[in-house]
Amino acid sequence: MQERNTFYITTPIYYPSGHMHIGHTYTTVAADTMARFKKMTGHQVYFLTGTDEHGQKIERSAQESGVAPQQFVDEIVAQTKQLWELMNIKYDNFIRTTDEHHMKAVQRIFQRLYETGDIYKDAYEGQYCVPCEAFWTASQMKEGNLCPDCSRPTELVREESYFLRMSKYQDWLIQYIEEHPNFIQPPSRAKEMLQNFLKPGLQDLSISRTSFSWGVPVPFDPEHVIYVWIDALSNYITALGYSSGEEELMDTFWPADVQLVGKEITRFHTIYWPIILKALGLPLPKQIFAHGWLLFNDDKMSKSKGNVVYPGPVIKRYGADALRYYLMREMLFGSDGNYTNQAMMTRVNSDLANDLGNLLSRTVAMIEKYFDGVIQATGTYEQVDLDLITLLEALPKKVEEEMNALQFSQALSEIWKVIGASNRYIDLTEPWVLGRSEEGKERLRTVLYVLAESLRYISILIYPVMPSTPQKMFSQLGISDERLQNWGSLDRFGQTPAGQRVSKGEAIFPRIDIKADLPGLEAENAAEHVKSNPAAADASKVKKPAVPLIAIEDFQKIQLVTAKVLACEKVKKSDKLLKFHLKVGEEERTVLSGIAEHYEPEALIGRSLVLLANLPPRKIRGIESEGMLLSAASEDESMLRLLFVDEGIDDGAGIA
Ligand code: ME8
Repeated sequence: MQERNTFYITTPIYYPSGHMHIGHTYTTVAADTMARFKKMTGHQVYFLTGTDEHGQKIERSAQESGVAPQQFVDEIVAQTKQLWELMNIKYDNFIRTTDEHHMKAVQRIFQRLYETGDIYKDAYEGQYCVPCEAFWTASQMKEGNLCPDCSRPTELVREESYFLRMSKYQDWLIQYIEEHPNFIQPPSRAKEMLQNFLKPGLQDLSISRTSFSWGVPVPFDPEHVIYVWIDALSNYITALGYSSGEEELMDTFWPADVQLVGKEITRFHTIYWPIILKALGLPLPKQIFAHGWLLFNDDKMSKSKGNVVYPGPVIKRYGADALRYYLMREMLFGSDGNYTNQAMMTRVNSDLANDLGNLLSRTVAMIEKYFDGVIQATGTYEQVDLDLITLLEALPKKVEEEMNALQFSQALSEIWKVIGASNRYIDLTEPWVLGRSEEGKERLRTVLYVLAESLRYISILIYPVMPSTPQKMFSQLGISDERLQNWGSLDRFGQTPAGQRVSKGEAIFPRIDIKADLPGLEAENAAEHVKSNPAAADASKVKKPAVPLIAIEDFQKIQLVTAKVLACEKVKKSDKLLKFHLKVGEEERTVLSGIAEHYEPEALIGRSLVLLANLPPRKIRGIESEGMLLSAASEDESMLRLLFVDEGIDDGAGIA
């Protein structure tokens, strides 16, 4: 059978109840990476993402913000689209469940399932969690009728409802999952679905509500709105024009090849969704891939918990490619992993600034130094060359296999092994020694050619994950011919033509000063959090990102002392820094502090301040700073105030 050449990939449609955070970014980057990879390898790709805009949670968030639900979601959708643009996400369609064509199609789907008898009307009573939009049974809830997912109180809801006849499809679905081991990935989740939900028996599912109105009305019973999961799940086919009369996209792209979801919505996508499709007489997606969570201090990040990291500040400082790389590299797709900005910065420094960045800059610099920037024709290859060439020629296939299994981290790991081998190749061939003699220079032509061609391979292979970096690399390597920039040109080593001129550019990933950058980045994230929650227009209502509790022993590690200002002056060529000369008991210290915009230096002489005294000394602008002066910042960081100690306490006194 000929392999189908189309590729349809989807992300969940996200709730626009607050701005998208790094968790949503994770799924969307994975989908974009996959879409780019498939396009690059010759597939006709359709990549769908969007927003899930109906339901009580959004209705309430809008009420809290004092705006109409439509206006509320419009604003967040606009921000979301901007964010995806910043992240270099190239979707083919962004569906909103408030799109008229979607709402009409959902009504047609509902009508049809009612006519086939798959939907019926009954009454329902149960404990309902509004933020999670889920009903829970007594045995599922925590003590005190608390939601088992978010631990908030559930509400008793009794209402008439339409139901989807799930029980009818139970045996069919069990058999389908058992016969299609690739359908639910990773396989552990298939087991979980079978054991926890399907084998114990499916309950019919309540799929309409009368308790709120922000949703798609049931076409023949407008008191009821269609409950979010039918409305939401249908997006994957309404986006292709299902039931609209114009079904070209549907014919081309359905069934989807891969539907990406976070693991918490596996049940909806592997039980409800297949049953809806089966009832409609449509084939099932080939694969639902339920990936793991990005955790924050081992807890799931979520908008409603407020413990989230936002991508904006990271992109602004280090670019989308650095963040995309980190997200795809750090965690195995399918497993959970902690996200910290510090770990991200560390990896960017080691993998991107050092391994990749240095390989490029060293290679280009050497071609400039030894051959006036012109790539030379090769001589005979030696074993050391052939070893690297063999690795390079085997690489595209390995990457393709890992990518097709959505193992992004493994694919990158394969690429980085070859980057490592290329750096080692420099150590082994010692170009700086070769450059000293005429004979050595002959050999050096080949060495530098191999390195340039290796970098061309690497540039092409990293493209799906880091779409902006290859062009920067090609431009330094002087590769302007598009035929040398595509997947097809990886079929054979040695296609870079001799005579091509390289030109050194800026570092593609400048080294991050982690210590200096981290506090600023965290502060920007906190500010983003306040901005990102329109539902909590009153900033005081916003929960600050959770800070872990510490033991008293941790606090005792911190040496806080009083320090008297002997002298204070502005640091030359800096708007922000003041240089303090401090007396701390027997000792005198120099400390820099970024508060020049908030104080006149003379006014501080003689005052007593709070010094964090046991930080390692750090050089700032060539001056060694021995500690940190404490200050308080206003909510928006626009004002800083030093902490002064009242009179009567000597300098060098301990603070606890
Ligand atoms: O569930 N780690 O929307 P949602 C990894 N509207 N991925 C995360 C994440 C984290 N900490 N947080 C969010 C909904 N995600 C429904 C979906 S689909 C028909 C309806 C990602 O805004 C992950 O993909 O709560 C997760 O499944 C999704 O965002 C949940 O987004």
